[in-house]
Amino acid sequence: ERQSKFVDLEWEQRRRLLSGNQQIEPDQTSQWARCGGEVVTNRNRYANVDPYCNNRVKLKVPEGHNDYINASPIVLEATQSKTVTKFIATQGPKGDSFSHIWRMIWHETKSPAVVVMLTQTHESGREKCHPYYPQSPSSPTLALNQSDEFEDGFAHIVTLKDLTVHEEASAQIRELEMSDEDGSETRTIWHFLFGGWPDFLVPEGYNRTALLNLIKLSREKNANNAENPRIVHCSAGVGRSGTFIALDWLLQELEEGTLDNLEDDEDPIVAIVDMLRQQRMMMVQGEAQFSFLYDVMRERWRDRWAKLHPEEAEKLGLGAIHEPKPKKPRPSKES
Ligand code: PTR
Ligand code: PTR
Repeated sequence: ERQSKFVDLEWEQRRRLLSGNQQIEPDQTSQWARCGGEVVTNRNRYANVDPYCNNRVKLKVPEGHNDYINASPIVLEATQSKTVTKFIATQGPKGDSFSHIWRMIWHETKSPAVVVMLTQTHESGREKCHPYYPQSPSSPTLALNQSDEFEDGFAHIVTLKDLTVHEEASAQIRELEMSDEDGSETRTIWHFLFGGWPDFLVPEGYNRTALLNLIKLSREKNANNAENPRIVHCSAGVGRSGTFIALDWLLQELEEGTLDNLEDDEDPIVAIVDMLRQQRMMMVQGEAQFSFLYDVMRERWRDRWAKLHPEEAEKLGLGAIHEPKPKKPRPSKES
């Protein structure tokens, strides 16, 4: 009885809590001071989105140089297993400073590293992200020696080894190799370009399932380094990136059984959005993305419940909710 209520009502009730919780805003004036300002404005893609001053990735650059990059370390702990998951949420690199993301990847991750890109380079005729990675096998090499603005000879080379389309994840997957100039150290970087998520909206239908597949895949590719941060970015690095990271955490909580016995006043979605916004502003944007988290999690929860209680589920007519079958796979277009 209780369980069936939970299935039928509880997520709905939780969802209704939404209206009271859309305004979660970290206190940006005191504890979480913003980091914008004259020095860094030209490195920001959007004037209103920057990392908190006390929680930003600092570029490793020689003394006297500006270490700013619009990127925030995100650290999350699973409630039960205490497993730590790390991300770096960042904006879509800009054309005049795109080498900075490579510098960050080199210094902040181990091989194999994972980069998840949730925006197209251009949407509605506007640049959302500079094409900062080798795009096609016809020009597979990217040399990061343009300007050496930091005067430390960082002239690494990024090479496209393989480009595949993963239809179930609606993504282009690039296997990249990054090496320092003399080739003495070589790293693997898995770059996922997700095709199904326009700015401010949510992935629908086939792309929704694809996103869950992408999350899983990005975890698997990072499996050797539980503490290796996955780099996640969209255009501003808050809406879609926040939603991706929230889902990754929620799905792990679900798998660990943490969501099976929630108290009535516990709302894991509000909790994760709050945790994220303490680490980077505006994470998960707008009601659509917020509701999306409830929709996906309610569905996943029901599915899990039905699998754990097949007979009761049968009685309630609650077969596992099956993932929508792709009618026609829609891998991302070359951007
Ligand atoms: N100035 C824009 C705004 O506030 O709407 C900044 C912005 C742009 C914020 C894109 C979020 C955006 O979405 P995402 O983080 O998913 O790229
Ligand atoms: N600033 C956006 C643009 O330039 O297109 C418009 C926009 C901003 C749309 C925010 C939605 C937004 O979501 P929220 O209601 O969460 O701020």
